[in-house]
Amino acid sequence: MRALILVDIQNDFCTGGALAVPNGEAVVPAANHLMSLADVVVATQDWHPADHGSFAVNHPGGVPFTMAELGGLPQILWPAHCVQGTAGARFHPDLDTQRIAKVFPKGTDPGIDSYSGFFDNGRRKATGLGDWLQAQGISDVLICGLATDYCVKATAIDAAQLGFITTIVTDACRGVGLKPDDIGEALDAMRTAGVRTAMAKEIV
Ligand code: VGL
Ligand code: ZN
Repeated sequence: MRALILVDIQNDFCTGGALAVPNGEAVVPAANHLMSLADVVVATQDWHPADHGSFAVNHPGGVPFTMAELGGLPQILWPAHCVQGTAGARFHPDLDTQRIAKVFPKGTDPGIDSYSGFFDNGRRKATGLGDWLQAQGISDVLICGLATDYCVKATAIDAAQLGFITTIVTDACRGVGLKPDDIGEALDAMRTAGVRTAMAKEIV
């Protein structure tokens, strides 16, 4: 049994959003297509309270895209994004949400960030995604969405570590790319962790 995990395909990560990933919306048609190749479709949703500690605005003198600390971990400060209940936190309007069996919110605790769809960044709490997939009899996961160098990377590495046969569909992902090498390095880190990479056309 194969699941497709849609990672954070939300307005704030698309053009015009608060934390826009270059061409983020380009993943939507590919994501919709991949749904037809999976037995089960799930989605993660970055879902922060307004006082979330990953937001630069919540740190005195905090500057977006610089380093700080949160929950005892190094933390990149982000522009406020994906605030619970806002339009920016909604899935992209062209995403075929009818096929999504379950949504896993993450980043809800103001005191810690959560890039992975499975665990927070300190691995303190699970979202329930791993157990849920196991309960459905899922052996294989396909992963697509946003952003390659943060939430896709963390979700894929955790999926592989949990024992799922994990493939990221590279052309159905887009990255932030704060540094030019970040996206390539993220792909290398995923491959090193046992994640397979494929193009959408190679998935059958
Ligand atoms: C993400 C930065 C902050 C992501 C979420 O979805 O990759 N990146 N929050
Ligand atoms: Zn976030």
